[in-house]
This record gives sequence, structure tokens and C-alpha cells, in this order.
Amino acid sequence: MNTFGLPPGFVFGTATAAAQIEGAVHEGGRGESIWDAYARTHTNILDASSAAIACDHYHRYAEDFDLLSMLGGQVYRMSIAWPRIQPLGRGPAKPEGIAFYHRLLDALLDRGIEPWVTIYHWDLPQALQDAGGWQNRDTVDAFADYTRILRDEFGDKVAAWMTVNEPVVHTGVGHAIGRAAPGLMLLGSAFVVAHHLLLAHGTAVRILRETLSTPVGIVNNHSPVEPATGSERDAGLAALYDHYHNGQFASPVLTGAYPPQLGEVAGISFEVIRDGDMEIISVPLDFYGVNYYFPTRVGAAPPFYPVPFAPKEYVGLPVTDFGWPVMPYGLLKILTELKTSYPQMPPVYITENGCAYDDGPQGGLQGPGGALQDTRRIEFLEQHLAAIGEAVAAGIDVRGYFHWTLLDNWEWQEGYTKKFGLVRLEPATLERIPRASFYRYAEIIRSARGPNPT
Ligand code: IFM
Repeated sequence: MNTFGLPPGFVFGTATAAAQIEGAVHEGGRGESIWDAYARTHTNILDASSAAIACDHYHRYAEDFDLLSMLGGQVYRMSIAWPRIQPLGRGPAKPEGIAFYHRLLDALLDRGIEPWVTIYHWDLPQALQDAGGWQNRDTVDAFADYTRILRDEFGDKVAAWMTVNEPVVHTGVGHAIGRAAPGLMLLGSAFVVAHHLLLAHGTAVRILRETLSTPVGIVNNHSPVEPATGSERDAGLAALYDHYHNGQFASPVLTGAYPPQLGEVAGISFEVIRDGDMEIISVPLDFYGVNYYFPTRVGAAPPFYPVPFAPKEYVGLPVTDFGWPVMPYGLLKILTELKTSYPQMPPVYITENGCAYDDGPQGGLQGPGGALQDTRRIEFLEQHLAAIGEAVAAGIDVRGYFHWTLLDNWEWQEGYTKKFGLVRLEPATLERIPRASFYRYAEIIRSARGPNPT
């Protein structure tokens, strides 16, 4: 066991998503994604920006992967942009898109870094959205074809596959309340989107397994929930929110059934489920990806709110620049709850965890050695690794950690205003400047892997 109580063989890395870093949205024949369309309405994005340039990773990936080599992690979680592979979401693969991801995967493998690939991280081709997007069951078939292309092209280079990223956020924020692409306000009826995303997940697992033995998993966002007060009403609302946020996607995948309590949320109807769907959705997985950022306190919603529950402020906890409460213990808590609810859960990887702090020239101090002194990110990282160590000590099989993220990037509806990077991205020049947390994470990885990692 190392300093944080993490077992031998535990892997470290960073996580990212294509739409947030690549830029070059008009190059290589890439089609439009729902995020390109959503960002065209400037008021949708906090700083009225778009992902057109992002980190320009499309052109600078070699420099970014050199940074990864310096960091020393074994694994790198990235996503493939569906609109680069199939610009309209259907039809033959675009050769430039395929060639780009071959270059990317080769560059990682040349550096001895394992590519962990997310198939869908929220960037649906706009043409599919125009045909109903995830409300339309046909999108599952389109996703199946897209998965076949990725499997056949990249199957021998990818070390692990993740089907969909955080479907609870994509469904809830993007389709229920309209605060992210595609900007729909379906409220409870967004459940149809949830179900189709899960069907796409299970279908993709089967397709990958037809020819590959590579590990496959899903990535869910989890947040431990507590009632805002000791009242019975808040306890009930917190339990309902827990089913919505934590159960809606874990339970069908790990047990083959939705939490029945979801039916209490107005607009949610199970009528969309067809015979055989739950078997597809609950296909056994090789690993389960947990994204953890913050805990949630739940109380009653204000009048005319679309759902009965609402998040309430935590008193006394520090918050990140996103306003997210920092509670490392929450990671141990949610892992424990997941293990208790789903004893059959496969090995877990923490597929995302990180914090937004603008500790740059304006927001912080330039320290010795040129590193930006982001002490709060270092504490966040160390405390969350320690929480994972405690989970391991409690018998939970956690096998790796992906920090979100290497570079400051385009944080969706927050634009460039939230800085999650171990490496600062200088906005005007796109220069990459490692923060102190980058060097601290490198040291942690080095000491965990030993002097001569293979
Ligand atoms: O940037 C996002 C990522 O795309 C999905 N998980 C949460 C991150 C931080 O908000």
C-alpha cells in the first residue's frame, strides 16, 4: 500500500472529453454537434464562447501528450467526437476523422500510455438531434453503427472502453431543464432520453464484445445525498433525489430494474420500456466508472418548481469556483453506498474527480520554479486519494483514478470561466503552464509506481 492506502497495481491518469479540448470544429470534415448549435445562442454560454478553439488539442496533441508523459500516469481517458467520425451521425466513416484518432491513439501508445476511450461524451451530431436525438429510439441504432466503426478501426489500440458519460447530467441538465445542449425542457418526460442512453450503452457493450475482449464499462456521476433538515419531509425528498440521481442509471445497469420510486417524479413513465430492453441494459460489465465532484443536500423545492426536490446550500464547507462544496469524505460515502446497494458491482475506477480554481496570474501566485501555486487543488487531490484509500481498506475494489483534468478547457455552458486544469491554459496564447498540482500529482504517481515503472 502507498501513502494514500492505494493498492499495488492501482492506476493513475487524467480524463477529458473531445468537445472540451479539440477545437478545429470546421476541420477534417467534422460535422456540427449539438454543442456547436447550442453555443450559437450566446446567452446559453456564460462567457458567450464556443468550443471552436478550446485547447486546440486537434493540432497540439503531441505537446499535450508530452505533458502526460511528464506526469507519469499509465492511463488517459479521452472521448471520440461522433461528428468527426460520422458528420451527420449516419453513413460511412469520414477518413480524416478516422486518421486523426489513429494519430492520437498511436501518439499515446508510443509514450506508453493506455488509451481509455469514451464513445459518447455528449457531442451528438446535430443532424441526429434534428431527427429527434435521444428522444428517438432510432438514435440507438445510429449509435450501434458508430460503435461498430470504432470497434473495427480502433479495437486493437484502445485499452478500455466506456460507453456513455454521465447520462444523468446529459438527461437532466440537457434534456429536462434545458441548461445544456440540446437545451430541451422536457422535465420528467426526459426519462425517455435516459432509457435510450442506457439502451445505447447496453447495445454498445454487446457490439464491442462480438469481436473484442477489451474491458468495457459505463461512467456515471454520483453524489451522496443528505436531507437539508431533520424533518420527515426532507428525508423523503432526499431519498427520492437519491433514486433520481444515483439510482436511475446505476440500478438498471447493475440490477436490470429502475428504482420504482422514480415513478413518483412527475412526468416519468416507464411505458417507453420494451420487452428485452432491461436485459440489454444490464449486460454484465468489466468495470464501473464513478465520477465524483460534490455531495448534495436536498430539501423542498420552491413553489412552481418542476420537481419536488431542490439542492440546498451546505453551511461551513469550502467551495470551488463552481460553488461546489468540497467534501472528500463524500467519495468514501458514495462508494460505500454503491457497494451496499449493489454488492455485485464490478471493480470501480474513479473516472473523474477534480475542482475548478483559477489559481493563475490573476487568481493566485507564481511560485518557485515557475509553478502556479494552486494549493487548494493539491489538497483536493490528496484528500480525495486518501478517501479512495479508505474505501479500499473497507474492502471496495477501486482500481484507478483519473483526475479531471490535464488542461483548463471549455467547460460547456460555463465556457472558459471554470479552470479545472493541472495545467493552466493561457487564454490569449494557448500556452500550457503546469500548476504546482501537476508536479505534486507527478510525485504521487512516481512514488506509487516505484522508481522503475514498466
Ligand atoms: O467538464 C465536465 C465533464 O465533461 C463531465 N463531468 C464533470 C466535468 C466538470 O464539470
